[in-house]
Amino acid sequence: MAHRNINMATVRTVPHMTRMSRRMTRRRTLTGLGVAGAALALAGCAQDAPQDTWQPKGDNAQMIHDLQWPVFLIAGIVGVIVIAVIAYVIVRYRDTGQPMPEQTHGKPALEITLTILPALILVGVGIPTVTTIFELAETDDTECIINVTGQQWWWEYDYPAQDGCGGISAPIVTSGQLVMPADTNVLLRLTSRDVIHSFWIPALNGKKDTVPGRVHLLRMHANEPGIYAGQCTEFCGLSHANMKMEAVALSAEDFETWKANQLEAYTPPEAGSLAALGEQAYIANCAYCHQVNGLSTTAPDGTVTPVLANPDQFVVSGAAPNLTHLMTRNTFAGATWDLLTPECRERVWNAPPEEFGALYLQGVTPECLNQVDLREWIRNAPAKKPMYALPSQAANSGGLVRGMPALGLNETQIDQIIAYLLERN
Ligand code: HEC
Ligand SMILES: [Cu+2]
Repeated sequence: MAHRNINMATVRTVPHMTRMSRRMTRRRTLTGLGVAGAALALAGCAQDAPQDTWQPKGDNAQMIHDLQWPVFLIAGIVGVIVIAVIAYVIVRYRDTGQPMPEQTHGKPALEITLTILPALILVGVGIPTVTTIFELAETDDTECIINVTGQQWWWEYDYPAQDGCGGISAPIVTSGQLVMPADTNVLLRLTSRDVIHSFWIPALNGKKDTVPGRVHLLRMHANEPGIYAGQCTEFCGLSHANMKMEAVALSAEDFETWKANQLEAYTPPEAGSLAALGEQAYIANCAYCHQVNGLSTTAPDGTVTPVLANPDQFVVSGAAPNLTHLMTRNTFAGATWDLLTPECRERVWNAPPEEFGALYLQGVTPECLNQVDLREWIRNAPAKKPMYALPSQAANSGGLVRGMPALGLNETQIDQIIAYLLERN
């Protein structure tokens, strides 16, 4: 008998022990998850995150912010209550072999309360949400219109001639950086040339899809001069992750200067200079895709012929960035690489709002040019920014290339072209 008793005790203890240690492991896992969640949440609050949706820098983003934090708060409280009740019920009423409880029909008072309460919360969240959606769709107060076209994989901005934006006398075309007046209601008219992209500068407004054949409207407003980073947020092909954008807000006065710079007439390079050789190399190798406004060739008999790009015949998406004033922007190739060296870039990005405009308007000086990335780009663009998932696709595009092709230039030609591009300011 004694022998049997010992055996029974062992049998009973073992499952009990395992249950305890299992519970401890579970608790440790839960704590781990909680800590990881809190760390993620805190990381999201970091002050230097330029695409943080919790740091609005303009009226429209502020409207969204004023809506999202109470909604998150309410949803968070409801979420915590629901999880706590579920956890309590799971533990309190777990199966311990107790008899089946008495079955009842239910509790009408509780059921009605739990129907009406969520309905009230939803109405409470719904009214300000719908109001904000309508406010963000307002266009009556527009002071400046800019057209935005998504391309594979960069953004084109064109400023139609208008009385808005302080008056624009002739169209301006640029890419990568959306330059706009600060403290002004800007209206973007968004479309896409190829596939669906999505325009998003978190500090200035929510995101908006850009769809071929459609024009979507998006309000932009920046309280202060500065650079605001964004990212294409609709998967649009291989280099989707390399399709960024930046909004650059300038004071009214600086924006006037910027417009005047953009509309400045073409200045040909000095005869015999490296840049003059670059102009020839540019005409031969680049000008059939890229437009430089005002560039022309002169025949021996004196006839002047404008050099006009025709990207439709060479590129799948039918477009290439306008390079007329390349060196007035700070980034290139979908705002993915800097035209400025890291030190010069830091100086512009970290400038206080009062000093930012003057620094930005300096553009890319020869000392500040990021030679490394620009050279790599001109040498072999697809090696820097993937254009084809498979090399065989290159042959199947009907003779058209996707993005910028590798042109097989030698270093002397690249030197000349860089010297030429440096004068495009
Ligand atoms: C077959 C057409 C084609 C030719 C030829 C071509 N490019 Fe490009 N280039 C493109 C396309 C398309 C892009 C946009 C690619 C992207 O950002 O993904 C581009 C982008 C660029 C950019 C970035 C501009 C910006 O604002 O983002 C520069 C600079 C550039 N090309 C320089 C050159 C130079 C210099 C040459 C001649 C040596 C040249 N390209 C020849 C099609 C071409
Ligand atoms: Cu895109």
